[in-house]
Amino acid sequence: MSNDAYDTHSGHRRLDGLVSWHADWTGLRVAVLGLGVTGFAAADTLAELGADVLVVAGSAPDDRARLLGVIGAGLVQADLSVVPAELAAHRPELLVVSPGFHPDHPLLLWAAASGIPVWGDIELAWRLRDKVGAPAEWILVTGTNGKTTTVQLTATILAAAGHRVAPCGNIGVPVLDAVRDPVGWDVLVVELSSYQLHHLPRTGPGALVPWASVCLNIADDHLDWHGSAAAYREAKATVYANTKIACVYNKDDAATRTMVEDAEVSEGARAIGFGLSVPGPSDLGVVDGILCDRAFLEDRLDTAIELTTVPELRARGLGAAHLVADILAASALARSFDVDPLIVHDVLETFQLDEHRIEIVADAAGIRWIDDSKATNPHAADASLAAFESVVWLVGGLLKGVDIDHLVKTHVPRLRGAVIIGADRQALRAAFLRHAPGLPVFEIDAADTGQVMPNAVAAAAGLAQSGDVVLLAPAAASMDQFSDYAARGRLFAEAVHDYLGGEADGETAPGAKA
Ligand code: UMA
Repeated sequence: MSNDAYDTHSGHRRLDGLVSWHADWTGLRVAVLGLGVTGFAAADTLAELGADVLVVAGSAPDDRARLLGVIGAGLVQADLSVVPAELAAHRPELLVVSPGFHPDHPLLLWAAASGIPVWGDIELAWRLRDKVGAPAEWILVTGTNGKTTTVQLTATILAAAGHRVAPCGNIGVPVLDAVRDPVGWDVLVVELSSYQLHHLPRTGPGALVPWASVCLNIADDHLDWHGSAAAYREAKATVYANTKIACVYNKDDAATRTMVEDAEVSEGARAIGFGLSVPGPSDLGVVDGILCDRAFLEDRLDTAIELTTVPELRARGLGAAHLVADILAASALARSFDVDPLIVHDVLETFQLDEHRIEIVADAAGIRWIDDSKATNPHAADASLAAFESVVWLVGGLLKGVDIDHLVKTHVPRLRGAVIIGADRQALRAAFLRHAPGLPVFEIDAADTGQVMPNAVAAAAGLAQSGDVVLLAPAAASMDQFSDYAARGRLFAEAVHDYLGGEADGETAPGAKA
């Protein structure tokens, strides 16, 4: 089937030439799928460039819908399981898709069958990166876990070194907003989700050419979206394509090294490893508790540069193994930009993790209550559990098609008990029965969402003993019962404070040990 309104050859030729803010975008018929933060940024940008924009969304917040009228873009809000007549009548020459749309979404299948090119917001932003002055260099960060921490730390180090830097992307700020900044940037540190990477071409006019790139780690996640673990991994591997200076990979996660080996990169790009063991030349690693750089110095065969130490990080609550790995990765990215190692050290003396990442919410009667709501998959929960010795574990939510059995089996020895929340309780219940039949396990009724956290906290309090940690590390997404992981963490903290009353020492002191 083909869209007879769409002349594939001349249409593609026009799109191939649209690689600059200053190109002629006027009158280009574009359909934007979605009206979340991405869809709005795409519509706003394209309308500013003079394109003929129609936004198509299953749901549309009132404020954004109103603003579309102001900027001169159309909106169709409809059931998207069939192609809306207004969309077909618009005869789009290009479709710009928000990351949340599943690759098998009926509208994407329709676009493919009709020969309509589909771009993600990241490709559009790359093509428009020359709005003001010399385009910023892009540093790309992906991985199953640790992306946001690594992006924030990299950006903080670069800013401390005097660069104008914008952290953006999946972190919550559309890259299109960053490229439209009126003054411009030296560097964008871009967090990319597997959804965004899925839509990025590796070659051709829309392919990114980043300064440096990293895939921090890879474990099964989002399998329901990608359809298979192989497709998820393939999407992640796109991060390294065309990298100019440094392809940073995790020596403790062989799959990331394979991605670099298989990548088509720019001439002269170096592979830089990071890991928790002694670094080889061209790596960053740890020697006798000292984090060192053996990559970005002249004499890397015989010397290394000290960045900081594990005891210093531990004193600041940054000593857990997965955080040390993220810190090494961020240091590698910043050092690829020639930042002085003393600046890396100084930033680490004040850098704070975001909320809901191994955050201590209370410490009372020898029991620490810790919110790691950001642990939205088994890989993240694994790192979190490994940082503690005796744990009452709050677990569960939407498992996203990922197997939970191995995680439960691995951590049984450190568990005092478990409290299961969320929609996908059956798989967890079965895993606990299989691997820890004697372990006390409570289930919280998913039907009663308002009471989930108060009930879970009361159950956990009944299990915990002095010296234990009560750890919210759900290994699952939150949207079955909460608006997002932040709301889940906030409600956990509130329930803990309500339960403990005056007993708790609310605190921000460091918690996890490496
Ligand atoms: N919509 C539909 N039908 C669909 C899917 C979406 O109609 O099947 C429409 C609705 O209008 C909805 C809108 O699309 O309001 C939402 O679009 P979206 O889901 O793509 O979300 P955005 O608000 O555009 O936010 C996206 C990222 N969201 C997702 O990938 C799901 C944000 O990452 C990101 O911060 C933002 O772009 C800016 O780049 C969030 C996320 O959860 C934090 N990411 C996942 C993760 O980190 O695990 C990948």
